[in-house]
Amino acid sequence: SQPKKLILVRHGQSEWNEKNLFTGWVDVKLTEKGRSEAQRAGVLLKESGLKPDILYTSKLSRAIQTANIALETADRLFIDVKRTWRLNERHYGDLQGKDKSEALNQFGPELFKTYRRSYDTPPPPIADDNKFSQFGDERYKEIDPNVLPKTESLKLVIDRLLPYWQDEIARDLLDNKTVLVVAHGNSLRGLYKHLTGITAEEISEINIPTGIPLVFELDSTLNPIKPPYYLDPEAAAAGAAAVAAQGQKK
Ligand code: DG2
Repeated sequence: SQPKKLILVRHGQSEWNEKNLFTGWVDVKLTEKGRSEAQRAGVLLKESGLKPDILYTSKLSRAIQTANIALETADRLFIDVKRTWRLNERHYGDLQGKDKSEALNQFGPELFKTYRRSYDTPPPPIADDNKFSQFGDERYKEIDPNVLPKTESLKLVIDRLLPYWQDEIARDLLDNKTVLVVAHGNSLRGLYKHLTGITAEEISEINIPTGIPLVFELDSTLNPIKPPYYLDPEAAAAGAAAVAAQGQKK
């Protein structure tokens, strides 16, 4: 039978990606560059002949805006949509709103990388009265307040993502739907790790660029039949290197 198709897209550049700030669950919008990256994602989708049947996004504006622009460009605004906090970016704890270069200076390269890319060390938790806390945000009113994160490691992201993956996304793939997921650097790294089965060490070196579709072809047990590939590999390599170097330059 035909391979099942899953397309992952990280949102285009956000206002806080541009300003070099840790974002996590803070709801910032796309920049002009981010909108053009989203458009380019739509062009790449259209040219590839991949036709998403259903869209999944996080609850964050930057992912929703990216998906709308990409689907409009690809002439597929009509497809069904499901949005979930379980695809939200990793909650960045007390780092939310902080400058990445200043954090690198403050913590040093080792702890800075631990906070960004370790598998199971979360940053310090955010206080409820921090202005960048999501405590009391009505968009998350359906989440049990005890479940609403105040910081997350990549491992905790995978833990909250997997039930939704199994109940919703995997089912659509098994029904032979082509699935488009528009989410975030770290929530997509979580999905990437789960799908490929790579180690905690290996995922720490994987960085997802903004706005370039990443395609998985999966067998009937949802194992990849070949390595995932970007629709624009050259731009993806340059984009991933820039993400890895964040904080190191202004
Ligand atoms: C970025 C990822 O998330 O940052 O939260 O700052 O994908 O929503 O822009 P996104 C953030 P890094 O982990 O790459 O520093």
